[in-house]
Amino acid sequence: MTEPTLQGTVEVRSHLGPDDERTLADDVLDGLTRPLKELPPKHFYDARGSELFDAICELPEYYQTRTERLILQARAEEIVQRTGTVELVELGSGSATKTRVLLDAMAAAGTLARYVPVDVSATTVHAVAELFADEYPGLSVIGLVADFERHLKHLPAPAGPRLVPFLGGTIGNFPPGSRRRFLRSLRDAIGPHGHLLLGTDLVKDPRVVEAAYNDSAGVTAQFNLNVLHVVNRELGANFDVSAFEHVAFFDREREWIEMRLRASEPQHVRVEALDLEVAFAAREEMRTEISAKFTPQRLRGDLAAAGMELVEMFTDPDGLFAVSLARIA
Ligand code: SAH
Ligand code: AVI
Repeated sequence: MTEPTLQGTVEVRSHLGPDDERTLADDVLDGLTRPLKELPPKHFYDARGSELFDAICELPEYYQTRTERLILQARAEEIVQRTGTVELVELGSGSATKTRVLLDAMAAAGTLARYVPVDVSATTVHAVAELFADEYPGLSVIGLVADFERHLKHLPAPAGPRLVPFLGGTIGNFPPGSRRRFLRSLRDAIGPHGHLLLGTDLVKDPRVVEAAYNDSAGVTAQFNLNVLHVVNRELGANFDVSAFEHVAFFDREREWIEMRLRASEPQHVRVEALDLEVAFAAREEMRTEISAKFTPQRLRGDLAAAGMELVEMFTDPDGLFAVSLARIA
């Protein structure tokens, strides 16, 4: 439904249907029957998972969000000026708290026309679409409840020079080969006159990175365990969530964080919707996320492999995080 707001419009389109319940089922079937069990991170983000992620962003140990916001505050005006952006198509927008910095810069430059948040989390897309349509009079908002790996063909045609923010370091959740494949798949969405704005966490002292994923308040542990609640609810599984522990460590060779869930004792889990029984040995670990950390070389290499070129990489004075502007080569 399209509702007018002071000459603007807000509309939310969902591309997640019954087939997408199948993707969770397929991912769980694949993941739990592998020799090294694994679940993909996109299933963290039901309404509670999205709330827990927002709580993570406020943690003292989780430097990423506040650092990325500082970089955007310092550079948004320059980014908007250099790109002539009139619309944002934001991938994995979540609650889009940092996006305001870009929208404000576009409003100040007089170029703000449209905002398109794209996220699998229906609750966050609806909330952000309503909020921003209210806050920015005249803005046209088209929210897409969609999987950015499968549904980018449903994006509206560009309204003018487009910026595609992909913030929060979410690109780091792809393993290296899939990361390049995914970046390649963004070329049509970015278009010949558009730019990608990519947030990446940077390689640094492993103790700082490990602390960010092992916070003292235990919020990241709850976020990690939430995926078991999702599988229980959506697929009628009977994971005993209290029998799993959160594990997060920095793999120094691959330079990524790995999050896992460790079974504290031997156990059997039944997944009703799949008619599947899975055994966990004592201390067996299941991988739930990787979060790759970047160097400028890694970033350039990935962009080049995707047929893109780095325009500029903006970082904070401590070199913790980077926000990079890139375009089709
Ligand atoms: N951009 C926000 C949120 C990052 S959290 C920030 O920087 O703080 C990652 C977001 O990506 C979540 O909102 C999650 O729901 C979304 N997400 C993860 N996998 C996705 C997928 N395959 N398609 C669409 N959204 C996805
Ligand atoms: C969204 N993503 C980039 C976050 C990260 O840091 O990898 C998710 C997260 N996992 C644990 N804490 C935060």
